[in-house]
Amino acid sequence: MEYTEAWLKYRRLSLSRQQCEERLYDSLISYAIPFEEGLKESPCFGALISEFENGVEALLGMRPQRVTDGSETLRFAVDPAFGSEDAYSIDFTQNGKNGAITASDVRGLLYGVFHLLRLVATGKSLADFSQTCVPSNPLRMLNHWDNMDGSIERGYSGRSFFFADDQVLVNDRTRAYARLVASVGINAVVINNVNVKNAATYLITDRYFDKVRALSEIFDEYGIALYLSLNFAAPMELGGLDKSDPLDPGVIEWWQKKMAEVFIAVPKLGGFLVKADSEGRPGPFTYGRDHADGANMLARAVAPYGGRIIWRCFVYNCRQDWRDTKTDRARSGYDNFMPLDGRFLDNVILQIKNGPMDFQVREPVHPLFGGLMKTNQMLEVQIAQEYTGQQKHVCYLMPMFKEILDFKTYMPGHEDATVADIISTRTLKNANGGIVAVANTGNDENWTGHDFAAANLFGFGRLAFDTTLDPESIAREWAELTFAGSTKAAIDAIVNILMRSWPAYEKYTSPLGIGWMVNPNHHYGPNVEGYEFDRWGTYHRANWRGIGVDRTTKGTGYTMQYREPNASMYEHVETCPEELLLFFHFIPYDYRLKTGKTLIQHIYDTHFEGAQDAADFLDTWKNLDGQISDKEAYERVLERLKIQAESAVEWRDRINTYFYRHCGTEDEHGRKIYE
Ligand code: GCV
Repeated sequence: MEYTEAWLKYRRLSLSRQQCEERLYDSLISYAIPFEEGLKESPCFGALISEFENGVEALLGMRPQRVTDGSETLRFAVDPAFGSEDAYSIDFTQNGKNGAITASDVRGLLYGVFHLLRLVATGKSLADFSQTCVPSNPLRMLNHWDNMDGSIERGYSGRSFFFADDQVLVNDRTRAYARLVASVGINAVVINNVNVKNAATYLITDRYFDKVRALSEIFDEYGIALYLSLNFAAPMELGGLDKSDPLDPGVIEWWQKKMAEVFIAVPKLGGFLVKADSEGRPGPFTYGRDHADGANMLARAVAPYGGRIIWRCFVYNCRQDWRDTKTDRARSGYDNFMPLDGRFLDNVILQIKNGPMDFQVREPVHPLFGGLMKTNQMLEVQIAQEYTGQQKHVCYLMPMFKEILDFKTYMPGHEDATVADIISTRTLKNANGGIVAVANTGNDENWTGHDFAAANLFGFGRLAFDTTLDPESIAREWAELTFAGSTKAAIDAIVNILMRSWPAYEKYTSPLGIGWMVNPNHHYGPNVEGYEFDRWGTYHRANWRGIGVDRTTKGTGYTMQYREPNASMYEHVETCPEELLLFFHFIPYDYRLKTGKTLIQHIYDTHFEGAQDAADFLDTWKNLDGQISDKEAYERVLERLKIQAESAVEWRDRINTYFYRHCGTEDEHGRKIYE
């Protein structure tokens, strides 16, 4: 299947000689790599050269020449003393003419080249440019939930390009993918679904070693470590043992032998991701063991090979009874993992979803951030838009991620520590950490179904590399690269739509942090009571008086999982941030919000506004006909914005009618609410 180069199109710039000179683009014409002999061994060396030469040639129409006689105008320098892994600097201030990219390793140089090409592709001048970039996070990872039959769990952009018919695919697209994600700084990728079943259990056997190794080598050329999701019950399913007890000597020995075999066959492997005792997956609970027992047993087995075990904290009781108002799914991650703080080995990282429920459009930050003080942690976000419009709706998520990263946890002794500080390992000076997104790609031509969803893939990489970046600048950079050659007005409009898209989606879907009003199973479209009487612990408790879950000390007690002053802030209605009000409190419909509006009027207003926003996005796009350089992309986006506008109306009417029927209050503005 064909695929686009997304933001790596490098469309030829139309510049005069003078403009090229003024912007110092002439300095890209020749380059040198001192001590090249020693660097050639680096797996990224080939990519460094080809990305630089091909990129410059595509953008400027001249192929850079590599020289060794000292006449170079650009110099790539590896300086082991330069700084932390993957850091680089781009400097054009030396003599007003020449430039240098410096890094402590070749992968850093490659990141520098991608950065340089972004600057040129977006028309920035290199004159006097100087910047040093140090990655915020050691691990910048993508998790693909691809199954080996080629389907993708929560995939909205076609089939898998890693697997089909129980085979591992290694082809042109593998490299194209590696380029794409490496260009924004991704350095680790899990290719298979965390729900490891059927053929995927066999990825750690010689049935697949050759292909997995080939894939890992392509990734390695772009500085990406391959990881696999693991089946905790593999000793039984593959090894014929009668148990998977992590403390059983036979099981321990089985894993040790297995890991020796795997890392010999696939030496570039980074390690494994494990979903255990969650939503029916096997784990240590079966044997009366805990998550530390399970994770550490695997960690010991991979340690000799430098491997890591990434262990997910998405553990909760998925057999709840809606009548029970004390059991709270939101509490479960903290309840399960907080008592284990300090017990995990250095090569274990806990992977924690951004919120305590499951990637809703609005959730509070997971209380394990700021709770755990002796454990490696990674933040897990989802760019696959499972609950945010499934890549039919535009929903640019970087503003949400930025809020999460900037959340102050008030960890004792580190009162200013934000989530970004903790996962970066800056706060605890711990061994491992980072950020991971559930990926939104598939084999659709444009990779992400909705062309605008690629802004989430691009944006996630950029934000993971530098958590201080501003979401709007990222959106602009992405739009300028992807839609190069479009009018300035078109780029501005795309940025405007992206920046308004998450608030719009939030407005026309479930109100004030309550979440979940979606159709069960597939999670697309409104269904206010779809999850209300189910077993998943996902209730909104709306009745004739009001709506919301009491998670205060009088209710489930969840608020007390936060450090002070966050705990008190959430505990009290007056101080609880209103965008999360219904997550924490049961609120009567006539309660007055800070705006002076009643809750019910707020619900009506936001739903009318959100649907109007979606209609505006469509109108804006229609007015851009002829202004977007890529005509096919224009048509694809147009089709999706129509779907979104219609769906937003459905959301608006269902939600408004549901609440109108419950409380009987008229809309103050007399707009149409169906009976
Ligand atoms: C991969 C949610 C999703 C599941 C997903 C699970 C998880 O429940 O709906 O599809 O499973 O999260 O994160 O493990």
